[in-house]
Amino acid sequence: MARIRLPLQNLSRAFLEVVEQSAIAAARTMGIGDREFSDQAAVEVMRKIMDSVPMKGTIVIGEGERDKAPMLYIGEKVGKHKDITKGEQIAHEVDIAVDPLEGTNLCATGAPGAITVLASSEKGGLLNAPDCYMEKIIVGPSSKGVIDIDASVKDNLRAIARRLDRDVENLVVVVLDRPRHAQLIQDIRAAGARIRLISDGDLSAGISVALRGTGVHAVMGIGGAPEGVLTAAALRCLNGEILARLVVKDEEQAERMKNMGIRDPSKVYATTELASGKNIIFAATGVTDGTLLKGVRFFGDGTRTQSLLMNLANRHVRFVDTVHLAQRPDISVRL
Ligand code: VTB
Repeated sequence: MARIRLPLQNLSRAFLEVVEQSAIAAARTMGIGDREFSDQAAVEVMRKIMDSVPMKGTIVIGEGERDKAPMLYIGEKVGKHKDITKGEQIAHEVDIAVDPLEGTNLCATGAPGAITVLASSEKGGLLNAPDCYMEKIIVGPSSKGVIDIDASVKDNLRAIARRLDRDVENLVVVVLDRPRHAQLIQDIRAAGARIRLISDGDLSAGISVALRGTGVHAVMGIGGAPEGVLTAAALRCLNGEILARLVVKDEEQAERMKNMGIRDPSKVYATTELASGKNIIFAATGVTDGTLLKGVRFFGDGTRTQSLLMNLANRHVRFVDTVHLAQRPDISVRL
């Protein structure tokens, strides 16, 4: 029986299409004030396009548990070759993590920073994190190796500042604006750093800290665990670092973690433990304008999207500006 072999670049290109199309669908719902509707728009298109991708994929991070999410649930098989049996095993058996619309509220209110996200790796290369909270500290390449999740905020900020050759006063730390972060915010202020409070979107913030010129230098605090794994996948491609620890809310979550094979819930995860894969591909498209990516622009004759497409194996970081033209022969493209 013939084995189907495809170059990995094909997957990158296909994933780009997945995040672009889901961003366009979500952006159409911008500002209508219904976060679930926006999310659903992104999920449906992401699921549909994903099924045209030549792969046998398994969702390891998605919209939730099988019984709670109708689409893109954990364990769902996706891709054009999802039904292929073992005998005709294909080259691209991949694990997939998605956040079809990171920042559903942002999209629903037209606020900056909503993105669509997909990461993939060879089997087993992305942590199957439960849908719980995660304590995180995220830095860019220059501060790799100097942070410690158990050190004081002040010590971490001093170490980051030293590596960035500046005073703590010149650092900007991104923190999710939540009551649970009152003490953290106080500690950052006491240390002298500046703060950017965000209402949602610690994933795009985490990617931003690994890119020079974005003006943000660290992300600290508690956000979603799935977002933490996706952040790690991006940081592998950008040489950044995340240290993280799952936050166990109650007995039910503790039980769930045990069932997922997490033996020590207090373990500190490094970037390479959250996203251990060798063949990581990361794709994200802006939905609303943000620090990281421009949002989708509808210009009548077509649509323009901006995406980040990264491939760990070939060390490519691509910023992709795509013009999706309407089907008319007389349309011009602006530079
Ligand atoms: C973060 C953020 C997400 O959830 O992970 C956050 O990145 C954490 O959850 O965009 P709470 O909202 O419960 O604090 C989001 O804000 C939404 O999923």
